[in-house]
Amino acid sequence: MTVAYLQFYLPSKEAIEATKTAEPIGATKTAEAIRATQIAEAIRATQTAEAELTPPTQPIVATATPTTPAPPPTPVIIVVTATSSPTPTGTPTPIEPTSTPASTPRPELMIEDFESYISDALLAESFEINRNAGNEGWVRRVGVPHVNEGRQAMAFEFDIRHRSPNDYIGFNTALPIQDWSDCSALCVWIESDGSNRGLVIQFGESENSFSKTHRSLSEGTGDYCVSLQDQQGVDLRAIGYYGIYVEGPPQGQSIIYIDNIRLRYTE
Ligand SMILES: [Ca+2]
Repeated sequence: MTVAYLQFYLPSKEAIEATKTAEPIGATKTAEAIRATQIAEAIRATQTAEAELTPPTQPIVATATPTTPAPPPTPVIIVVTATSSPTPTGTPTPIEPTSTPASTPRPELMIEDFESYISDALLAESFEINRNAGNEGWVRRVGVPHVNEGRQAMAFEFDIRHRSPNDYIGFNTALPIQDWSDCSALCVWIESDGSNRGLVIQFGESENSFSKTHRSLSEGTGDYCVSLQDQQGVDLRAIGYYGIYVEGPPQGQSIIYIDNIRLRYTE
């Protein structure tokens, strides 16, 4: 911008005031009034120019914000404080098990597993063969594969030579008096000879007071169980005897294997 410097003479105060007074149309100005008017116009022009030339009293501040890296956003942590304890909307329903857990069965009570006999003679002392009917029988130790469990079982060999009613042979075993009243069954593992001979399991207070149950060896190899609760005339609280017999027909020689004679508890 061009800077202009003007030089003038200041008129008298009266002349300047005279220029501010409205002049009637057609009025004749005096030379001094004309001069004063010109000076007043020059003053206004000068003031206008100075106004344009006057530097701003305040420094010009750039309105644009300097570009600076934006600070990383401050994570906002919202802390929620419960003002009151939650109120349950209803009584919680307990989760019912979908099925009744299986009860742990009581272990069986082993009466005889044939593992403790170190000779056939000792085995024969514990299992007395009943030869009253004139037939023959023998017991001896036996191992795998004729074993239900462990390393030993008992082989019972027999020869049924007579016909009915004397076509049977078996062994008797005495026990210390035992209470079987809370047991449900007496079970005997037997490897059958595959015949249809009868199998008799008997037990009671003694050899002279017992109950017997008839089964058939045709049932095959496995557990032969006799219900104790169904027995009549036997005091289950004072059991002192059990015996196992084989009866014909047919007559002849054969062998069965016996292991794990045990009691099952009532469930
Ligand atoms: Ca055994």
